Amino acid sequence: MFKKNRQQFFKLIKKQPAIIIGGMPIIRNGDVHYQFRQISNFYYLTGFDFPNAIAVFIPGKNKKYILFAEINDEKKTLWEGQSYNLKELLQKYEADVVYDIKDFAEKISSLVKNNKAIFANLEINNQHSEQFRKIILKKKSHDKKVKVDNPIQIFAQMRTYKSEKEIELLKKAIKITNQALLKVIKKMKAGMYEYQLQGIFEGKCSELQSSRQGFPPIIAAGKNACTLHYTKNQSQLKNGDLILFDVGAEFGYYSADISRTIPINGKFSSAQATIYQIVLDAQNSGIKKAIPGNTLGDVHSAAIDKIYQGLKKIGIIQKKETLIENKYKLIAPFFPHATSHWLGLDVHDLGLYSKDKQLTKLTPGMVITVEPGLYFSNKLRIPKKYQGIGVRIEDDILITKTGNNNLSKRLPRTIKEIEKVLAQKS
Ligand SMILES: [Mn+2]
Repeated sequence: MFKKNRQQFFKLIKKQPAIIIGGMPIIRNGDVHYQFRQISNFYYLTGFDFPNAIAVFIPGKNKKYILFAEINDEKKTLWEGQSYNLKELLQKYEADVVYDIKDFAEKISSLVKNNKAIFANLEINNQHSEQFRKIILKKKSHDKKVKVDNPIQIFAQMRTYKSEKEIELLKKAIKITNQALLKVIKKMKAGMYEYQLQGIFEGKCSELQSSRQGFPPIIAAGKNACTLHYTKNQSQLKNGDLILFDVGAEFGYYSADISRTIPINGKFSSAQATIYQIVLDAQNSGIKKAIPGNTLGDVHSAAIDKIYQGLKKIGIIQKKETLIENKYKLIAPFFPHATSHWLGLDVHDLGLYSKDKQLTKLTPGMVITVEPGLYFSNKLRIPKKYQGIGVRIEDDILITKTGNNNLSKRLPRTIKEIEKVLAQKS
């Protein structure tokens, strides 16, 4: 998969060499580092899962993929584990040449000499991008025409389309998330804390061989659900409230992203059911539009339309509008985010939302989320019975030749299904 990605990358960079800098260890506190996760674009081209590396791509007749990495330092291996010698690196990562990262500054000038333009992902801002900036500045003083382009559009174009192998990894991440979330739903009860559910969720994900989360789990009981990216997870679950889960296990670097909103005591109140059904209708309507030839804009419009209709029906919106833009303005205080994003290596995956002012047409092999929501914070001037209710329902949708495949459909989604699962719990 990485080899294929490199082949395509070589085509897209044409004659410009590309310097792709990997991630560095980041200090958490004292001498403790955060768990390392490679920069997604770097991983996409190399599969290389260690910090302190740079990949250089020299196009042309004698095209070369050069990997600069830390080479077997026995002291480091003793303290931090695995590292490779030169031969192992060459074999395992299929580079044409491997150099010690310490020699990067010395080697790079001659590697990219006589090039008027190069690609480099300098936006990642670590010690290597800093160092490279200095090298380029120096080079500029000799040869004023050297230009550094950001390769982000090339990565976006490539990562919008998923290969079969990538889809396999996503499916696995989604399956793990489904199973772990189902376990949480069956275990939860009033009086527990959100972080306890987080523990159950993450524990089950690990047990199912997901070694890390794609993003910090959002487990938001009651009015916490009205905070879109709530990750404190410190509140106690109250009987009668809803709880919103927005979670995604990572598997082989690919992340799921699934949201469910569940009544803590097993039964939706009538106000909760009303709001839930509006969001569910919006989601179903959006999923129907997630088919080849349509755009994410079509998916979003379908969801907006249903939310508008629903809010109008229950009197939260009174004004009649026909244009979708105007409908969106009316519902935006309650539904302030997009309906969809790409899904892949990053939970909000890098992808091409538009090109030359044309929205990207959905094509088989793309994976998106469809996740409308409604959030009624206590500050909004709406009937009291709706205040504090936050609902989001999110599924992961693979675009196929004939339409789409909801990869997370195994998790209960309708009011009836959810209440049934909750009624079965021990
Ligand atoms: Mn999402």
